[in-house]
Amino acid sequence: MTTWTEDSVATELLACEAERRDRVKFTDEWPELDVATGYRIQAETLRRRLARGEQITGVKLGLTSRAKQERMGVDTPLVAWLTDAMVLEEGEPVPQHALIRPRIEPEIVFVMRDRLEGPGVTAEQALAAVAEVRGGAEVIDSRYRDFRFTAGDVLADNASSGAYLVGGVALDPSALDLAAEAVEVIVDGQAVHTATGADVMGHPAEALAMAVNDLADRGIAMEAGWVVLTGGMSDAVNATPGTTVTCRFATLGDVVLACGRPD
Ligand code: 0L1
Ligand code: MG
Repeated sequence: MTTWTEDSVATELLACEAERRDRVKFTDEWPELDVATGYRIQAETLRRRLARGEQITGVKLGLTSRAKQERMGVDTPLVAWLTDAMVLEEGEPVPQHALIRPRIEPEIVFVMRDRLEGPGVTAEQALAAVAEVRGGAEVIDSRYRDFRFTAGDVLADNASSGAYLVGGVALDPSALDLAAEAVEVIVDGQAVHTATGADVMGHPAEALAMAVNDLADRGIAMEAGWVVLTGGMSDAVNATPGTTVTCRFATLGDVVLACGRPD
């Protein structure tokens, strides 16, 4: 059996990503890979992404809705990193050539106006630091076979990061009722999932405050200009090549992803 270390897990995860290779979860061989260890490995993979020239664009939350927690069998909300290498522009297809088994989920997205530092930040304070809210779609991908992992595994894997698209409608958060904001996930014209902002920890601002306070535990502030994906509102759908996935927000408009061609 391999003896894993934080360093070798970071190396293996980035190699799996680069080679589009999945693997069994590390906790099968290293059960001590807990949440704290997962965050340290995640920090190391971020350090390596930055060293190869990527830039942080923001933060993503994961498992902030019951739908996602139940589906993944993990009930710990997660915080992870977004970089410019993960950005999709409107009209750009899902990069099938770079991903293992992409899935798409709808997200409420905040763009920060002010720098914010925890601990003790409330949802109200967090929302007051937001410049704009948008609809979005995250393309998750996992380096673990069939998306099977524990909280420590998935934290190490940057919370299944893949790519993300931010929608074109930007509103001041006071312009809409974010808890009531509904979304439909539509695959080739067929509605598959529905959810509202309340599915994200009662209100997406609660998820934002959680991220700020969680980052503070590790001595990190939420920076002005960062994008925050507050977590999949519903379960994800497969990004099957040849299909089109639309996240249709009641107020925040459509976020459309063509799923590209098989490579
Ligand atoms: O693979 C996963 O579903 C874990 C990441 C969760 C992403 C999310 O809830 O937004
Ligand atoms: Mg997500």
